[in-house]
Amino acid sequence: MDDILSGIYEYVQKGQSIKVRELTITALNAGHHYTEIIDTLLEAMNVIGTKFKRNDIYVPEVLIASRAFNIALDIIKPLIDENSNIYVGKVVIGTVEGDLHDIGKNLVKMMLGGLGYEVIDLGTNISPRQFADAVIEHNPDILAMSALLTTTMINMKRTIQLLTKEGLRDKVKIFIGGAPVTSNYARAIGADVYSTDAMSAVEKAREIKEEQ
Ligand code: B1M
Repeated sequence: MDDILSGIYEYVQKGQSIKVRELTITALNAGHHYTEIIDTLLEAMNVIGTKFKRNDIYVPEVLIASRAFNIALDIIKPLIDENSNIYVGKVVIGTVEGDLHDIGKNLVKMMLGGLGYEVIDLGTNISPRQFADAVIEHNPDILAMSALLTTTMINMKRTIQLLTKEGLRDKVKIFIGGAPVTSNYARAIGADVYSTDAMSAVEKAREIKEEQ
């Protein structure tokens, strides 16, 4: 890791968004590929996650680090979108009801955008009703749900139940993911695809597209 990437790594942890923004631009101008920057951001968030778990830091510190992370993602996003001027399909994505975590969801959104999907991001704290309404409104190929809390995973199941009840279930492929989610859980609730990370979500989306 050179000085620029080390700076991003340190300043994300300190939640210094302005510095993170500057250094992300500097890194790109210096020729770093955006994937190197994403890896650095993820490493910084891992440290934050570990410290949060140990109660070395608390919600406000985590929040400002997350903001810095998302600011860097915003700068990188146009580069990922560059190759996707022709949409290959449509995705509706959101974090489930009761859950405000959006970093992982934002990564999945960006990567799917890079693959050529038009991504409609509903945001966080999205109820089963809101997901179902979005499926009706946008008629997507993929409905992607993210959950980071064990207490909110159940809302993935509730969303699938609502889609089934309203005859919408078979109109979309349902992708789920997030740290507490497992492949067993995905099977149990009738989701189509479970992925551990944003990259594998993209690979699964690509496979599905190729099968069509
Ligand atoms: Co929260 N939080 N948090 N938090 N937070 C966790 C998740 C936790 C594991 C920390 C801990 O205790 N060890 C814990 C959950 C425990 C559990 O239920 N199992 C926790 C808790 C308890 C809480 C609060 C309840 C704390 C409190 O208030 N006392 C509270 C809940 C608020 C709410 O949502 N209602 C809370 C709040 C917050 C902040 C707001 C401060 C902040 C979120 C800010 C934001 O997102 N804008 C926050 C953060 C940042 C974290 C940690 C530290 C980091 C999460 C993160 O962004 N990781 C997290 C600890 C940890 O994960 N180690 C923690 C980086 C991100 C890239 O990874 O989101 O896992 P992740 O995404 C991955 C994969 O999961 C996957 O791809 C990504 C990688 O490529 N993925 C998908 C994600 N979604 C996918 C969807 C897919 C496919 C793959 O397909 C659709």
